[in-house]
Amino acid sequence: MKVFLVHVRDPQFYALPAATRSANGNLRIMGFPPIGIMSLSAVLKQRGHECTMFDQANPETPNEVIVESIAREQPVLVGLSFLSTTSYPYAKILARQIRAAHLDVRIAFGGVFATLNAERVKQQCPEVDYVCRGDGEQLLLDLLESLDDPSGVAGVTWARDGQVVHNPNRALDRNLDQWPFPDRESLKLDFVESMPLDVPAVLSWERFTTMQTSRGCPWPCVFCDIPVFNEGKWRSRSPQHVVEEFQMLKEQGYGAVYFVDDHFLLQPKRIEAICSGINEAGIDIQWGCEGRVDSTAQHLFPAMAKAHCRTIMFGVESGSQKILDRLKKEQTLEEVETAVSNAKRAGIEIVHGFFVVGNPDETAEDMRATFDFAAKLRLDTFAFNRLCVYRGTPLWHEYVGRGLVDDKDDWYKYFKCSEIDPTCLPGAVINAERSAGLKRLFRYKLTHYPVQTFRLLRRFVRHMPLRDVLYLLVKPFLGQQQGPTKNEVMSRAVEQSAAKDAAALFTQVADDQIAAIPPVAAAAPPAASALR
Ligand code: B12
Repeated sequence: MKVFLVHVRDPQFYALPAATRSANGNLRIMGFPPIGIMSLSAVLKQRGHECTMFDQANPETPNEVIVESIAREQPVLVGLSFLSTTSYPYAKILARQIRAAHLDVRIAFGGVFATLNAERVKQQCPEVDYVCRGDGEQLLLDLLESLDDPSGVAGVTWARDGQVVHNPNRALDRNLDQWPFPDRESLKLDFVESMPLDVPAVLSWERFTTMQTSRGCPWPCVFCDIPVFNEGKWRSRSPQHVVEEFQMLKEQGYGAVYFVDDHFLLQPKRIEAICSGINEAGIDIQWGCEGRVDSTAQHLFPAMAKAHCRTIMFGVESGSQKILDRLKKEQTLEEVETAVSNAKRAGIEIVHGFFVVGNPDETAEDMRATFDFAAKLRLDTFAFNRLCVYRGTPLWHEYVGRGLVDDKDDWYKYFKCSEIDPTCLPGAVINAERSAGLKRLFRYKLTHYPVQTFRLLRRFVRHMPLRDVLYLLVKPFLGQQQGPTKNEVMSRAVEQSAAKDAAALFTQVADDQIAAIPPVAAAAPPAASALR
């Protein structure tokens, strides 16, 4: 059977100018590859199906081109894959464009957001035939055998005679080794290794990709819905299976890999086996991962560094123990200090800290403590995101209980907590404290860790125009920016926060209004003023 798979994205990703195409002619994208559809494509091809992938980050395949390709090639199913609440509006827009042009093609949604809101998505999107929940590998194979009557396909939400039918959940599959390695080569795009969205600095021009070696994280952080998506379980691939994939990536010319595992730093024995497998196979691909600061695998940081682990990203979140407890992080400030210094002492080149600001019950003193704590930690890079709430997280349930959100009307919206929770600081105070905090932090890093700071800047300057590196540095001192800068793509990438804010605001457009917004305009989130 012929299947199309599309990775739907909110326009936070930037295709670098064609002038910088890779040697293999592929366009370069500054972002993460769509490992979800790549995983499914490999499974489909292994079972003899045909699969064509599209990524909305590719400026050469806008929605119109995808719709035309469907007309030309007549796939039996078009699967739209999207991660989050912020990309759901774009999935709806594309599904409606496809349906408007092709009455008969079957359309399926899949991914975290669709999984956690399946019945409501199906109700709101009659043009979508199937909402697929959870892991897609076996589900998609089963669905292709039962497109006319999916009543027996576990994990599918569909409709019969206008009634939404929510089939039973699919048993969580623990044997992840059974699936082939993601199909990374047939999507003619190369991805650039850069820091997560908020610090769009290029780390290298090596051929870059992501890999998922485990799924899930059982900790109860209030802002996260991963435990719900994975039924509170943590599942992993065997070290042999992971090392075999590294070998294949080596042969395919990849030089850098980032693990999209929710928590890689679990099961020390597994990490040890992966590292020794990489070394024994003589693989020198640089890789990065993320995990918790209370990991019991910290004694393996030196072995990870020896196996070319260059980046570890920790969910630090706050420099106030009160706020860590409010977020149910179940970690202490001491554990943060220990983990960061263990990673640096082990020779991990880039240790990154994810922080959230604008938290419930957070005072200006708590925010100051967060920036001063971050300054003293031997972190190389850091991101301070505004805490947001979306359905599926414990915080959402709390907010429904406090009457701050209406589960029935707001289920597809993405809120900054400071916009709806009176216990948070007002947005303007948060921005002012963040800007002042970043100034103090930069000053402290430059005066107390000059060598570490110089090393990081040297890495950025090796890969980006000096003007962009300088812009990354001065941006916190420039306060809130309005509209894109005049510089090249790279700098425009720096305007992430504006794009992010617009994407989040876009989730609050009522569904019937989205339809009214012409596709092209819908592709680029409208300015905030247009939404009020
Ligand atoms: C890597 C990652 C990112 C990367 C981007 C990755 C990318 N490919 O674009 C970056 C750093 C850019 C990112 C950004 C953001 N992210 Co993020 N991200 C993740 C993370 C950690 C892993 C995603 C991944 O690669 N999974 C691995 C692949 C193999 O799995 P998958 O894509 O889910 O696909 C599988 C199934 O879902 C299913 N499936 C998927 N699609 C389809 C389609 C069909 C037809 C079928 C049958 C099956 C199917 O089958 C696949 C194989 O089993 C997830 C956490 C998680 N574990 O999901 C958070 C996560 C998805 N992100 C999240 C959020 C909130 C964001 C941001 C909004 C953060 C922000 N404020 O900016 C942005 C928005 C990005 C966007 N485009 O929507 C939330 C989403 C929650 C929600 N309900 O909205 C998550 C769940 C994290 C969390 N803690 O809650 N993210």
